[in-house]
Amino acid sequence: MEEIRDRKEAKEVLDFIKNNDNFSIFYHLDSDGIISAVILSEAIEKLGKSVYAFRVSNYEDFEKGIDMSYFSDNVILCDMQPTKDFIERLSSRKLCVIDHHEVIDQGSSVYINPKMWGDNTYTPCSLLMYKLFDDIVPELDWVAAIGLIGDSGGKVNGSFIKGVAKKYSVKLKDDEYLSDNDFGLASNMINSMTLEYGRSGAEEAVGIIKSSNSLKGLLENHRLISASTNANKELGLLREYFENRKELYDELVYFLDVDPTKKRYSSTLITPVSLEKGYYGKIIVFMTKINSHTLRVNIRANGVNIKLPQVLRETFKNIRGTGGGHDMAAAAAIRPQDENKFKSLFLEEAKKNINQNSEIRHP
Ligand SMILES: [Mn+2]
Repeated sequence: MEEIRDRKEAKEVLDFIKNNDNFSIFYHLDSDGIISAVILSEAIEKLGKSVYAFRVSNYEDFEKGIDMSYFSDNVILCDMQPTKDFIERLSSRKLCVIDHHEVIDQGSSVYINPKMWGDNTYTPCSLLMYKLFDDIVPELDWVAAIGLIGDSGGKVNGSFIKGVAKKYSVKLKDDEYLSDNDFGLASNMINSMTLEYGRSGAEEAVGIIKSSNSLKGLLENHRLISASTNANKELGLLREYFENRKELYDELVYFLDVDPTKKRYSSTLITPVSLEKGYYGKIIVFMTKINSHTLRVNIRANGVNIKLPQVLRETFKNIRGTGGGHDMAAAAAIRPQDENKFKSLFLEEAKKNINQNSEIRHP
């Protein structure tokens, strides 16, 4: 099969770097985004160019609007779909987007996303980034493995993980997502930096990974160790809270209202919970009030034959809100007063969507 590097979109990304300089790298604030920014910046530096600024982002950040005066003219966005507003805000600058979410209209920006050419294999941005630059930074394969597992990509990309694990003598276990190992541990430690220290923690993590020469060195970093110790304590408490307060609707969807002060932990906890025995095959929905006009909704549907972005699109025909993501992992924002309406509409649309999908598979 054709390598990603040989595609015209990949060549356009490389040209974007070769023809410009002083890049501002915007990246998603999870370990996949952080790792993507690390691989990209190392490649940029190897090509003799410079990174002007790093900027960790999330969609709430896009909604608020970013003061662009701190950033250079050449912007690269990793592991996020740019919003229309973001593209407009960047109109006087050059934008390159490297992403793996749903394909959307990118305007005139340089854009690469495997889904553009119909490759719907789940390819976290870390792996996409590594495949773009593996001739320039081949030594970063172990770094890519961390971000890939962080985005639950170990199941689909098992051969990549197994190859890297063998090369560095990392012991793998037989869990489905290949996350119960030192790569997964490193990914959790990186996410802990964001959990404990927010935006600046993510930025610090980029620096720590860039200066680590090995997986062992990264795992022994004191800053990462103390962040993950604290985070694990909080996650344990929230896990207990979920067990006590979850609400099951129609044997299909577990809803949980999360305390706003725990919102950072809830988006971390939801993925491992959804992979646990009792919850795999169900839909998990965490709802957190962010402010007086926004309720954030995190959704996981591991082991469910569903397309969450479609479910959300249908739901938002009848209620105000925005959302999207992957088939089995999505997020949305609604108005706090619509919480109950959302629950019942989402439940109905989810049931319809599962039925539609099973009809496609078994005509
Ligand atoms: Mn990602």
